[in-house]
Amino acid sequence: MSIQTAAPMTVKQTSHCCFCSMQCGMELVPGDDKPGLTIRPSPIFPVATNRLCQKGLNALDHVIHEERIMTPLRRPVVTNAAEGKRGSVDPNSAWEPAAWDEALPEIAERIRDIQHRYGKDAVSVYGGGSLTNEVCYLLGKFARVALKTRYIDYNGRYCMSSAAAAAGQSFGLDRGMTMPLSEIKNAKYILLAGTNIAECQPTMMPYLLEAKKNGAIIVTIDPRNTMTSKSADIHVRLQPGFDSVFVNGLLHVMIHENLYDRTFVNERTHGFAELAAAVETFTPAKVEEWTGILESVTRTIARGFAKAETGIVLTARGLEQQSNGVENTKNYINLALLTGKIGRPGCGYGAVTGQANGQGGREHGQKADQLPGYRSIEDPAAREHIGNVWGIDPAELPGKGVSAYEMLQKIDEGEIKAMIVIGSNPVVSSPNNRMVERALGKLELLIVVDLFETETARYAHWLLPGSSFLEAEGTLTNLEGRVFHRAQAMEPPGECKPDYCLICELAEQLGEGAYFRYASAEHIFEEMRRATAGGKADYSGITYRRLKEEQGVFWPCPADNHPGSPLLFADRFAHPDGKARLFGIQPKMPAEPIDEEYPYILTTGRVGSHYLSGAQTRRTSALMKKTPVPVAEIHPWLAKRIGLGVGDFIRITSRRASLVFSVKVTEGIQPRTVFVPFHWGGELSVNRLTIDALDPVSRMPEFKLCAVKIEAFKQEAN
Ligand SMILES: Nc1nc2c(c(=O)[nH]1)N[C@H]1C(S)=C(S)[C@@H](COP(=O)(O)OP(=O)(O)OC[C@H]3O[C@@H](n4cnc5c(=O)[nH]c(N)nc54)[C@H](O)[C@@H]3O)O[C@H]1N2
Ligand SMILES: Nc1nc2c(c(=O)[nH]1)N[C@H]1C(S)=C(S)[C@@H](COP(=O)(O)OP(=O)(O)OC[C@H]3O[C@@H](n4cnc5c(=O)[nH]c(N)nc54)[C@H](O)[C@@H]3O)O[C@H]1N2
Ligand code: SF4
Ligand SMILES: [Mo]
Repeated sequence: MSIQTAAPMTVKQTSHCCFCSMQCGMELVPGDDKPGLTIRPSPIFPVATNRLCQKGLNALDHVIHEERIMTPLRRPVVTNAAEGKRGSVDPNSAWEPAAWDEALPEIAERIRDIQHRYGKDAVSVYGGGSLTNEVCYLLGKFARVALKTRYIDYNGRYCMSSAAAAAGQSFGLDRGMTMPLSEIKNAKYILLAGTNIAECQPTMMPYLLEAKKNGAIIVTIDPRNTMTSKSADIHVRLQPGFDSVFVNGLLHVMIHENLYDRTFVNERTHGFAELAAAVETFTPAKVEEWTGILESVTRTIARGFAKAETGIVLTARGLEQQSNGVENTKNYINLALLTGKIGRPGCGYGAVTGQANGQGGREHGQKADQLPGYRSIEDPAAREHIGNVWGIDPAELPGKGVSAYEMLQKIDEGEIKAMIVIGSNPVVSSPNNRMVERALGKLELLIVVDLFETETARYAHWLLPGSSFLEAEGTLTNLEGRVFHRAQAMEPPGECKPDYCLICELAEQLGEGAYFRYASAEHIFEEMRRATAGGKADYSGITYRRLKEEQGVFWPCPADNHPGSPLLFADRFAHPDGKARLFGIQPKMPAEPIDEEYPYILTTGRVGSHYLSGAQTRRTSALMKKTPVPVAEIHPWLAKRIGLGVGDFIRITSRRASLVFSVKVTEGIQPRTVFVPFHWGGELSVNRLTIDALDPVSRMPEFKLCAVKIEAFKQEAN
């Protein structure tokens, strides 16, 4: 592939890594690597100055990969003669290239036809958290204004939805972290629960190590001894699903030993009585009986955290991706609130956001129930405001739709007939993914906008070439809530189009172009600023000019002269009365408890060298060399129990499927638990096994817990 940079190649280009939420800055400089360019860490961007992890350093590989889709591709439709309608595609049929001026009118025609036959809501949109704020904003507008459908949601539903709901309930506002990363060094006690920072946000580790150097105690709570727990002073190896039992034990000690911050609780929170009643029976002795966590460990951590002058609680998907994920997260937030460790230096709570724009992606309207600025689509005042910005009658705005997985279920049930997927690979990343394959196979129209022919694109009628992170300008919001500008570093190759152009051109074809005419990404941002004004995620004081000068601005930033808000909740919380809420949490069973037939727990997650569905990192040779296949982790106790021999594989069977994996035996995992990373497709996809139970509030799938049986799988049997 020939590379055309946005400016002459002798000039250094700046960008930000496309992978995790740290959003490390990078420079592209002329070099000896394949396209004549080399990636170097940015010496300027303050979040991770001079640091990039293995994924960031290799981020050019997939961009210039020979499998990049370079032109719109179409597949012949299998016509279902009996029903006289257009049917699904044959995933094995060949793609036919098409020109854009053929592709977009034909797609628009198909959409119109489907909406004419089944109604507006028969067409749906599935977005992603790696897209820029401008694209996320446009997608929400496109669904509501151009398609007039209620059905839009995105992959962040699988990611931040439990944390978002919990923070909304506890604080009245969801911004992943209540403080900037720079406060970590001032914390004297840090609780890291279900978060494997060393592999998932590697360039955040120096912040933790600096805190440690300043005397902080670090505690990790995870069923596995992870790379992160290696830096901890105490590691609590709990069985998946027991976080709320353990946290209730901590809260119990804090209350019974009178270690909590009475003034903070009285003046700044509601709900103490409910919380105290809920944890009353959770004595450390009981917690030990239920979880095996020693009484002394619960007491030490409770006392240590409560007595420390400053402290931070960070959670991530370990406890959030559960059918009790919202409750689990609220309980960890209780720890910070009960001890008054929020709203002042060295203190705070953070749900460590996952994707590049996982934060901004959930603020601007690609969620089923949301309008830009973190507004509710059911709030009449919000509808009025957005209707005005968009120049439409608020009554025309559709109501709220359903969550990502529920949209896929609606396809399976026949209610949704068409879907546009952009920036996600749900066939690999959804739970119980055989259902997803079955559902997508039923669509009359599936349009995938991606860089590659992903596992999801196998079911597509149209595969459209989108832009990579280097090829389109835009803004993103990192895990701290810092909004920053990402410049365009090179021209899209071949016929690839910046995602925002593609959406606007399709709107034009649908006859709604008047609402989608923008001169540039900045022009979209300017409209987005107005749309967010007065909302919870208020970006109205942020401009491209400021972002270029200031290396990012923290939202909320409601006015041009507002400095932005790095530290939240110093004086008040975001509920109307200014107070936070404490909740009494009754721990609940997982959706699928272990039993005699399925006696072990499967949990899933990540490894340092791959990213999400693997669409990008499985195409990166240096990363594939490190981790070519998923490796299941089991404890020596379990290995012995199943009679695992040298060189054996293991077969893991859930109520949904049975798969064979390579295996690593390690003391570092809870004995009844098996861990498998989810970055692969097909028969290596652990999501064939996972359960599709959803949290009742956030609709987050229970990725972290299901019951399985495990057998040794002899190589000879292969
Ligand atoms: N290398 C790499 N980095 C990434 C990503 C990637 O795919 N690869 N993805 C990005 C994204 S989108 C996200 S959301 C983040 C995710 O970042 P993390 O949430 O940190 O990653 P996971 O590996 O999913 O889960 C974290 C830990 O939860 C533990 N866990 C499992 N069950 C439980 C439980 O019941 N309780 C507790 N306390 N812990 C449990 C697992 O053992 C695991 O170590 O990472 C981001 N960064
Ligand atoms: N079992 C299990 N499953 C999980 C999880 C787990 O812990 N366990 N974690 C869940 C979580 S937290 C997440 S975030 C999801 C994510 O899962 P997915 O949404 O499937 O994540 P990605 O692999 O990032 O998919 C992004 C797709 O968009 C393409 N792409 C990247 N950048 C761009 C762009 O700028 N424009 C366009 N048009 N396309 C682009 C990529 O090639 C890729 O195909 O997975 C979830 N699934
Ligand atoms: S830490 Fe995250 S943003 Fe930074 S280089 Fe690694 S993957 Fe990219
Ligand atoms: Mo995520």
